[in-house]
Formats: sequence, structure tokens, C-alpha cells
Amino acid sequence: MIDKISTLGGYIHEYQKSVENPQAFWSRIAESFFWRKKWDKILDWNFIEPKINWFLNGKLNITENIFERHLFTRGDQPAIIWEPNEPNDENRVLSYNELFLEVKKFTNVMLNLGVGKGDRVAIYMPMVPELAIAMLACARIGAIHSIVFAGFSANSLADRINDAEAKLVITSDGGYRGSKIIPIKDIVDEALENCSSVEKVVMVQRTNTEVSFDESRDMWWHEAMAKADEENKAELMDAEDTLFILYTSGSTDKPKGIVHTCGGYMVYSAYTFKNVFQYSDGDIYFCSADIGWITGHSYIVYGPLLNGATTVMFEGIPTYPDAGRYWDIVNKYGIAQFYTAPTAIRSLISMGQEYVENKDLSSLKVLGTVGEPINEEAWHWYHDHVGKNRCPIVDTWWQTETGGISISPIAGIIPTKPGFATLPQPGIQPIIVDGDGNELSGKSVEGNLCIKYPWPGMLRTIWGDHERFKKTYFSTFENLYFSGDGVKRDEDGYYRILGRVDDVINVSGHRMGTAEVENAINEHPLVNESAVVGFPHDIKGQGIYAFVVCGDLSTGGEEGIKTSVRKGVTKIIGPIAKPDKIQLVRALPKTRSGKIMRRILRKIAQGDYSNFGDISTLLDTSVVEEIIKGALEDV
Ligand code: 6R9
Repeated sequence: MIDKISTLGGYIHEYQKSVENPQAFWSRIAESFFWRKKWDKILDWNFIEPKINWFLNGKLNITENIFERHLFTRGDQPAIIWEPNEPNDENRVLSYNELFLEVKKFTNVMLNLGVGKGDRVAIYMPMVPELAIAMLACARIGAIHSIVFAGFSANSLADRINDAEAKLVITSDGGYRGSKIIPIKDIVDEALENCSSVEKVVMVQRTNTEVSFDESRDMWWHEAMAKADEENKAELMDAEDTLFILYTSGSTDKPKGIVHTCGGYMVYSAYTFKNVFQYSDGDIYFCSADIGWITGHSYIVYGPLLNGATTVMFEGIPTYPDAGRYWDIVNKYGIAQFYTAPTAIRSLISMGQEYVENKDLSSLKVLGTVGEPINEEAWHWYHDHVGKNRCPIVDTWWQTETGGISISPIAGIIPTKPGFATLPQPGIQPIIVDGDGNELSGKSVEGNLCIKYPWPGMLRTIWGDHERFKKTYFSTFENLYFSGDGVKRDEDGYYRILGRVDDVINVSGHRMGTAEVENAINEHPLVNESAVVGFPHDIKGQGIYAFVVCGDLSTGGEEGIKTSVRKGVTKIIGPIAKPDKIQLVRALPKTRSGKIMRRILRKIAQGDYSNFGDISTLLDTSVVEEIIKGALEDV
């Protein structure tokens, strides 16, 4: 078992060791796992090619570290507690033994379908236990899971399936989200019209809604499971074999398939879970994320289960049946650690205090946030009203790419400060550089957040595009991993994340590439071009502001066009990408060389109509004046 850091001195000591001799440090942590064959070498790396290999020639299966390793001691302990959308419906509690049985059965379903090691499996599902079962079954046979958040459109799903050339899709008939029923299978059917790699679809019955059924392709989960063999041996995986792909938005058009591998991801997600949340045996832990995002991968499924923890999986939304739902769940199960996003906190604040005030939250020990910077108001509300001034808040900075929490307090051990992710986790060596890549050392500095040494949980490549991997993360600053975030280190040496410095917008903790949204807008037949920027939004953190140039406004009028642009974006990407504000403009501010001056548009979107800096390269300054006028009148 992984030892927890238990004092501030202990953290400082561990951190120093991890920097002085990272290989010895990670080797010691990795020793606590079950390897079928130990590694020959800890690390082989350079950030030039780039090449990152951890635990070379080590052989393992991550699910043996979840199941076989824990069964003697905690076979009957709940592994997953599933809380359904409707609070009065029956929940499901799967012990380690029960979860293991389901996983083994589903591995046999997949093996019978001819899915095996290295094959890609797309999972498009609501938050039901079968989602976790499916991903663990993939890991057990060495199939690579690619989970697509079930809020994405058919078009986005198809792009991801095609990029990974998935052979199998696992889905459900529908999904419950609050008072809505999402037609999941219909979306899959639409996506699959354009996906030639997919041979089979396995469908969980959840909403019992009527769905189409293609006899040659589709099968029901429960029917396949009823016939499935219960025995299965885990596939022998190399530490550097791919465990999963997870797509995330970048500053250019197409989402990137982030690749994580078996050995390093296992060690890192488990180590950070145990330490950051200070998980103790018997604690019931609840992360409210969706498994379709990296937070759900690392901190609902892999991190907790690798530690033999009890993890709560919630199907619904925070405001259904009312805005007290999270607190009812905390009370119902006696949650010790609760992990959510600032956007959820802000939306609950806006609903009023009465939903949290009279709830018994005395079981809570640790609160966490992730996904975006947390504003001080939200931090204090969380601390005072949820944590009742007794629970440390871990503001955890990390990314799909980092695999696990990278800069964060360790609960109760590293003193917190509102708005600060505080200090790096052991093994993470942050460095702040200016625009030219010069290190800004010492305290009270601000610049680009990079990491200068590999850690086991880091991404290894972008699926099918190593060149893009190199360009995106290792070419901006030589020999450094560039996160894309701006950061400040204060006089105490604490890190405060300032947000993205690239063309990525963080909407409710979800990354959206501006180019991706622009391309979707530009699909509209009346749109000539568009530019998308972020702007401060009370609940979402950042909202999407689109400046749109239309050829002809006579059809449908301004409002009609705005509505159809929004519809188009929802259809192409999904509702999370829908612009909050659309301003129709005659032209975009461009330089003489034809580049859009986004800096100006960002200012206008923020409501700052001055301080544009140097605009001497602008082709036509009257465009800016017109846009300001329009912004003042229009939005
Ligand atoms: C885990 C996750 C990553 C981006 C990241 C940053 C922002 C995440 C944050 C935070 C400030 C925090 N971000 N955690 N910003 N404080 N505690 O969210 O992964 O979806 O890949 O997003 O989210 O901008 O670069 P992902």
C-alpha cells in the first residue's frame, strides 16, 4: 500500500527526494503495486523527440492491482456505490467481489466479439455502473478504451470513433439527467452512419425507451452478460502499452487523442489520490465529475479503486430534484471526501443558501475542486457553508495530459490559500518562463507554466500524431512540457493558476478550442467567417463570445441567424459549445497580413473598450469602432 504523507515536514522531505532522485522516488512508490514482472529500468526520456518511457519492460495489468490485490482483505467492501438520478429509486452497491465478477463477465463478452489487446473500444454512456465495468473490462483484456462524454453530439462522437478506428461501441438506450431523458442510442446511430471501423454495438438498457436495433450489429448488454463465462485471466500488459485514449480540445481544430499508458498512469493516479485526499480505509469518497472527462477516469475509477477505496458514482445533476442534491448524497452515504468543480459551486450559490444550510454534513473531512480557477467568493462559500470551516479545500490543478493532480494542497497538510493551487505534488517540477522561454526564478513572478522533468502519469503521445504531440507541448519552450496555462508564484512560493494563455476557453471547467467552435459556426450557410473568444461569466467561469460575419442578413433577420448558429454549434459539437453571446459584425479586426487580432476581441468581450495596445498593424481601425458600438448596443 502507498504510504501517505502525514506532515508538512514529510511533504517537504518527500518533495526534495522526488526532485533529487526522481527515479529512486518513483521506484519506491511503484514497488507497492503488483507487477507480474518487475521493470528493468525506471525511466528513459527526452523532451526533444519527445520520448517518455517509465518502468521499462515492467509487466502488469492494472485490474489485477484493483481486484486480485484487494480481494483477500476487502472482497465484500463496497467498491462502487451508485446513486441514481431519482433519489427514491434503488441505488446499487457493488462490492469488490461483485464488481470483479461483472468485469470478468464483460471481458468474455468482448473477447467473444473478437475484441482483444490493442483494439480500440469507444464508450458513450451515461453515468451507470456499466460504464465503469466496461472500462475496467477493456483494461483487463488490453483493449484501449476511448470514453466520449455523452453530452457530445453525433458528429463529435463520430470524429472520435474514426480517429481511433474503434471496433466496438458500448452505449445505452438512453440516459437520465435530472428531468430529461437523453436519447443516447439515437445519437450513436447517427454517428455510426459515418464510422466504417465499428463492427458491433453493445447497449445497456437504462431508460427502456424505444430504440432502433440493427440485428447484425447491435446487442443488449444484459443478454450478452447472461450467457457470459465468469472466468478470465488478465492480459499481460507492458508498462508502456496504451491503457486509454481520451480526447481533449486544443487550440487548433481537431480534438487530440491523449494517450495514457498502463504502468505510469496506474502509479500516478493511485499515488495522488491517496495523498491529496488523505484517503483512509473506510472513508466513502464522492467525486461529482462525469467519467467522460479525465477527472472521472483518474478520481472516480482508477485512483480510488487502485487504493481499495469506496467511490460514489452519481448519475444525475446537482440541481435535481433541487439544489441540495449533493448535500443529500453526502448525508446519505456519510461522504468523507467530496470533489467537484467551481462552476457547480457557483451555480449552487446562485440558488440560495437554504439548500445547504440545514443539511448534516458532519461526515465531511476534505473538499476538493478541479477544472478551472476558483474565485474567492466560491472558495469561501464552499469553505464556510459546506465545510463548516473545518474541512481543508484542495484546489487541484492538473490536465487531461498530466493524468493526475499536479499542483495542489495535500489535505490538512499543506496550508491553503483561497484561489491558490499551492505547491507541486512530489515528482512535479514546475518552472515559470517568460514569452521567450527564460526562466523566471524566485518568488513573486508570473508567466507560462511548464514542467521540466517527466512524471509517470504524463501523456505519452497524441493518438496517431506524434508530430502534433511534439509541436503542442514541447516546441513552444525548448526542453520543457508546456501546459498552456498562465501562472503566478507568490511571495510564499505558492502557485496561482491564471487560466489558459492559448486559444482554449474553459467553459464550466470544460476545455473548448476556439477554432473548433469557429469551424462549427462557419458551417452555417450564411456565415462568412467568425472569431470566438472567452469572456468572464458568473457561473461558467468563462462564456463563449462569438463575433460573426454574415453575408446576407435578409433571411431570418439577426435573431433568426443567431438562433440557427447556436443550433448548428449544438448539433456539430454539443450543447457545451453553444455561444453565450453572438455579435453580428461587418468585418473582423485583421492585421495587414490577414491575422485576426483576438487580443482586441477579448478586450471587447470583457467589456473593456480601451487599452487595446498597439493597433498600428490593423488594416482598418474603423472596424474596431463599429464592433465596440455594436457591443454596446447589442449584447
Ligand atoms: C483536470 C482537468 C485542464 C485545464 C488546465 C487549466 C484548467 C484545471 C484547475 C484549472 C485553475 C485549477 N484547470 N484545474 N485552472 N485551477 N485547479 O480539468 O483537465 O479538462 O484537461 O482541463 O483546466 O486551464 O489547463 P482538463
